[in-house]
Amino acid sequence: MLDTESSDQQIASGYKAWLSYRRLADQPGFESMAEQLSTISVFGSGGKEVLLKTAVAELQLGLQALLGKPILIIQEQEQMQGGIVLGQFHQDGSSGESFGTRYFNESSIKNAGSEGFAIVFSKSDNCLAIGAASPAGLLYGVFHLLRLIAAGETRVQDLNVAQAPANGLRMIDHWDNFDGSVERGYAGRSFLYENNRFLTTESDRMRDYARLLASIGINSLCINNVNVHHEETYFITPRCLPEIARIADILKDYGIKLFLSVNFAAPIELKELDTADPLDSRVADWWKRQTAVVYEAVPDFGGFLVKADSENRPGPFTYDRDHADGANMLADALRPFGGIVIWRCFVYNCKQDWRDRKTDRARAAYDHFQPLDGRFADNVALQIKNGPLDFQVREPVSPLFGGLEKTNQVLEFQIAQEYTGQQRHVCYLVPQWKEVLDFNTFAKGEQAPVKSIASGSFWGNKIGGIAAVSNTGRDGNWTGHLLAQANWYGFGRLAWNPELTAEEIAQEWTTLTFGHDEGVNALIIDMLMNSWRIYESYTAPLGIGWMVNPNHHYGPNVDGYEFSQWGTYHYSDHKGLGVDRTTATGTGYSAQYLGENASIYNSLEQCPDELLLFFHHVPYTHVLHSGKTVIQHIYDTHFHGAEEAGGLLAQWRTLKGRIEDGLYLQVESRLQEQAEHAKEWRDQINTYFHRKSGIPDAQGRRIY
Ligand code: GCV
Repeated sequence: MLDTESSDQQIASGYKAWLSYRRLADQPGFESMAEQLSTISVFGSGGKEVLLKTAVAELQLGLQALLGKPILIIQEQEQMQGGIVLGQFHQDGSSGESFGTRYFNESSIKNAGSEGFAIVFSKSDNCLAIGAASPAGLLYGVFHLLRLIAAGETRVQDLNVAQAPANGLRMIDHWDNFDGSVERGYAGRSFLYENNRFLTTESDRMRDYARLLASIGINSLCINNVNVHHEETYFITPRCLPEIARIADILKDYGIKLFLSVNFAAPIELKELDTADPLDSRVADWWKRQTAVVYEAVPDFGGFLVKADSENRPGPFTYDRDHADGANMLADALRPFGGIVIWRCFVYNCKQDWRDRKTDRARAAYDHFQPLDGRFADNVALQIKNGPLDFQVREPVSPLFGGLEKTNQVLEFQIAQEYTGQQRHVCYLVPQWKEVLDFNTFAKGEQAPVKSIASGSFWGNKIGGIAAVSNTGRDGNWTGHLLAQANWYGFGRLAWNPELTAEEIAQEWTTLTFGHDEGVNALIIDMLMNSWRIYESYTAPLGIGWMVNPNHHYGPNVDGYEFSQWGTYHYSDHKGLGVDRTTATGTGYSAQYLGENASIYNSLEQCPDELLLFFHHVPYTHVLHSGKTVIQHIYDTHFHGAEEAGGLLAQWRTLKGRIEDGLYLQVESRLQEQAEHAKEWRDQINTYFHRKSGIPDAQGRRIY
């Protein structure tokens, strides 16, 4: 029977996240739905495939909890009457009286593609059929059905859906270190490692994690930090591979491929060669041998993720080689096994000297990688951060999207809130990601949104997708701030379907996490939807970015960012601020864009307010499109944003007693902290610019 007690505790701590599966209340249609969904069977002789077993087990688990009754699994399905039937179909509809032809029409089968699913109610067999071309598709179909039912759908007899993921690669990257620390981790220590040991077999956490990932469509996971330290260099050797194979096995049950970040200088670090030169045949052979060792332990290994020549990581530059030389050498080693190289474009010169107005970190990724377009092997994909800098609260979209025509590309987001409140502040990032995905790059001079470039559909690339830096850790609720789960959930949902709106995703997540009280959900959705704008307004508006404490990057410090040690990242003086990235007088970065994007950003008149200081250096008295001066905008947004942060807390407090105490209290304490810290931001930023500019607040408010 169901273990309701521990299940309730896990719901109240946030551990079950969006898979809480609260027992549904009796409502019109509930009884007949519950009656309808009493059994699960698998069409044909299948059922032994591991993913299919997972799908059946998940469906049983979910339905039992939601409907509050046992669900029978019928092993030998002879008569196809009643219940839910799972089965695989052939995409060409070729196999005579098969599962596909029995339940689905041609267009559903086509729309399900190779990785998606179709769900339809069959009146003649009185059953709900879930079909897919692959076992992974069946698992996604099961999670989709459970999501619909958990969100309140009772009319299963009207169901007729077919969908496929927009992106082939839907990946989460962990920045976990083998010692148990997590780079930019804000949810406790790593649940993968501690003290150079694997934690995989010590609890069910890895499996629970895989379930959560699969339920939102994630199919790839990189389990170690892109900054590969000495100990993690051994991940590709027999010292660590047996444990890594165990992780891969758990992930495999949920259709997820395991990837590893590798150290480009591994042959040297492991003391096996004295060079890592990608064009040296000894190095290429070393990687071939080592890759074979990895595949022997993990036969369905996904490939390597590489951060090279960036922030002091080794790379091909040491040998006067370029990124294509480095990536292609690794690609050759992976090719026989079907593996891929994901090569990151986060490459820049760290230091920015305020006296030098031409060197520009924002230019770096494009300058390094655009000239290499067409040189990368077909099993290499370049992973490009959404913006040209580093996951700031507001940045323009990286001009590499649109700038690369002959290269596989993967878009990189950061779910971890490094610069957006570190999961101590609520900042729902899905609206930001939507803006990125919908941004028109004007590649080929036409409609060319980032979402179709990243997916590979625009250029017809072989590999494409979206990856994001994980925000999870060992905390009871996975993400530290419970509301940060919405970003994790939202990332998966968007990677599957970038057409979903931020509101739809918030609505889904809220209902699945908190239940069916519409008033509760409306309030939480409202908080989520406002949170990015609020965070931006009391921190770094107008695209200015940074202004954080060095190294850990939390809290206000206008000149604090570590690489601004020789000046500021925003060039503020007593007259004005902002970075001149125009072609005539600045760094020329604006010219990296195509079509009207280049001219709009380059023009002081046309540049949108929210990015003004990213592209232009202006006097404090410059008048924005809003009609306010820049300095007044800074004052107003900081006063108002801090007030709104307090408002979020007040809003949340109206939920006391309406949701589980466990959930209520953990968010309340985070919002208290946010409200306090927002005031600190307000005071520090306003004071700094008040002193610098000498311009008083037009409304005469006291600036500390
Ligand atoms: C993993 C930023 C972060 C680093 C991170 C780096 C990257 O600089 O502060 O912690 O390193 O991005 O994306 O590689």
